[in-house]
Amino acid sequence: MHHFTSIRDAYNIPQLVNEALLMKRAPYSDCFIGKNKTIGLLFFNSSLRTRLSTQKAAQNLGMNVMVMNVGADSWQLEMNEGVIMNGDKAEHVSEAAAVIGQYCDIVGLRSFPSLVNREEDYSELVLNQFMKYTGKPILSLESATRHPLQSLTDLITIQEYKKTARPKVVLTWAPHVKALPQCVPNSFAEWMNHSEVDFTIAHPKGYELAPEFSGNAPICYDPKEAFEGADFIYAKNWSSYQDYGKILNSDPAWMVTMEKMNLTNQAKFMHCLPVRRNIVVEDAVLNSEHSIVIQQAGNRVWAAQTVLKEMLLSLAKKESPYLF
Ligand code: AN0
Ligand code: CP
Repeated sequence: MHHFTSIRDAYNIPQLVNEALLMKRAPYSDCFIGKNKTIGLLFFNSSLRTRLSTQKAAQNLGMNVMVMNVGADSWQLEMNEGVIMNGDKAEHVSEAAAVIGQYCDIVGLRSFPSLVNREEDYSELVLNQFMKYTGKPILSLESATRHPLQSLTDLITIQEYKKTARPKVVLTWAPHVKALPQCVPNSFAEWMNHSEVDFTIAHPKGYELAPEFSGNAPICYDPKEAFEGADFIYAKNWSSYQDYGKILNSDPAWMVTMEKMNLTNQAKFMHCLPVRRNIVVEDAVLNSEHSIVIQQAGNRVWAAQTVLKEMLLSLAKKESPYLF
């Protein structure tokens, strides 16, 4: 695995999940694999879980870790080519990323979409510019369209908690006060469509995801119907893809409630976090036995550690091919 920016970089998904579960049982068994290797974690946006779990994962593998809030701690970066840089951006990504590549062996990057220009967001401009100019493997910490470390975590968690071979997994849209990216649902759909699950997406009209992500998953437009018989309820808000970046609906009927959870097959409740209580999901659900959101967030470490191990092995193969 050279880069990890989407499901396409995971050539054997069940194997990756199994490796992560083994890693969870023996977290320090590869504690020298990253010795003398440095990962730089660059954040254009806020983070709690991704920031801490990726640091911990890298440290468990013996890596050195550097973390920077881009823009806030460093200079503001210009991403477009050929611009006359007379605005507020003091540095171009071509120098900044190349310099970061001098210091790091792997570069992790979080950069949310603008939610203004769909074409630019879905072209993954920032991610691609960093890939082009660092010259180093890139680990996505959530880009404009995807959050693959989250989805791998989600699959690991479903594998851990499932009670049947092919559980019914429902991704349900839920209301929110802010316009949020489509990254988490895009990735979740992409990974579920490649997994042994019976997958349904529920959302109000106008919230259809880009077809490349929703694939052939059935869509349900009723806030209750999809809950019937579900084994996993995965809630997430996202803004509209069609009417790009807009909030089209705030109907509280889409909030996850105990009443709706009672329609399920004693489903587990999942959310990537951060979550707004009593907007996305009511207290009673988060405080109940249904909720596995804390265990899910705990698994972020094993997802990141498994991916980093694969990336380090691939680096080592390049550096010393005679050893392999
Ligand atoms: C972000 C999002 O929806 O993509 C990050 C989630 C992991 N959430 C918020 O900004 C609240
Ligand atoms: N789930 C997730 O990525 O959380 P953070 O935004 O806090 O990193």
